[in-house]
Amino acid sequence: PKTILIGAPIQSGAAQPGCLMGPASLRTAGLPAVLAELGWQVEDRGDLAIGAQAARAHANPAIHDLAETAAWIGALTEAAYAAARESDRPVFLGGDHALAAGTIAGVARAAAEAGAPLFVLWLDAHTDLHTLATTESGNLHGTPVAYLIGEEGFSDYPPLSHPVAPENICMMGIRSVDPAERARLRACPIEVHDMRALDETGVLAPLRAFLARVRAAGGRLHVSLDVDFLDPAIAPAVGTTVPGGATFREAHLIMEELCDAGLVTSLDLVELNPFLDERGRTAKLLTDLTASLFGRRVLDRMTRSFG
Ligand code: DIR
Ligand code: MN
Ligand code: MN
Ligand code: MN
Repeated sequence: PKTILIGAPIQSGAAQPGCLMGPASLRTAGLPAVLAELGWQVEDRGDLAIGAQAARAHANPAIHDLAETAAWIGALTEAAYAAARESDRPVFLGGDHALAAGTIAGVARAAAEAGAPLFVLWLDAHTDLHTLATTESGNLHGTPVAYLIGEEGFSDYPPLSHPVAPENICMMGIRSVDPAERARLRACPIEVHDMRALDETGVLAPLRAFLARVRAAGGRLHVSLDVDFLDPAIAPAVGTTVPGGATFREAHLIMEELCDAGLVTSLDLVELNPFLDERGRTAKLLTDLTASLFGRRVLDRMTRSFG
């Protein structure tokens, strides 16, 4: 199988700088080599770039870096569309989570052309369900899901050719939701498992139920992994840490189960801010989680080290 890596050093959607270094940090942690060792053909297309953008104002004065973020979304949509057509499972190295507005728009277009519905597994402390009108922080990494399901008020983003059906989105790890996002969630059928629900059921039962839905529909599955899905104790390198996140084993179990299901067709690794890290540990954790998704087996490794 083949994967295409695309770096997206976007940080205009976040409050603090540093996500710019995310793609380089993931490469330094060895992600391309790890995937190659697992038997994947790896084509690293390097980092995308956008040109200088003239500043654009918005009626919501909190919003910052609108033109730059919109340009990233447009560039990523085209790059993700091409990568989805040209590989089995492209990986998008972020970069803040605004990038998902582009990567998912692009893979949704490719899925639609292949006649398959697109499903999304959203692993995040946040729902990222703000519109440009409701964001209070003005940080546009809080908006991709609302854009992708076709909410109103995104005329400043590129037109969306293939919205994602909200019932095809499953969120896990949620533990920070703003009032406007809460209201939007009540009105739309996104499947949400907040941390309390995961405490009660564990990660496996809801994940297997969702994967069964994807399989039954003949769907493609995009996974969007925000670093703040993970507990800050194991993944400190993100600007928006929220206590009470997924543990090391919960996160690996999700990736191992996704690997076994064989349904994942694209992946975002987002919000890594290496400037906040301790000796690259969060980049290494993301690399190991990706390895679990791409086929690394604990028992195989034991067999090798003891055999
Ligand atoms: C908050 C935090 N809902 C906002 N969102 C974050 O700024 O809109 N998303 N951190 O990743
Ligand atoms: Mn996010
Ligand atoms: Mn988040
Ligand atoms: Mn975020």
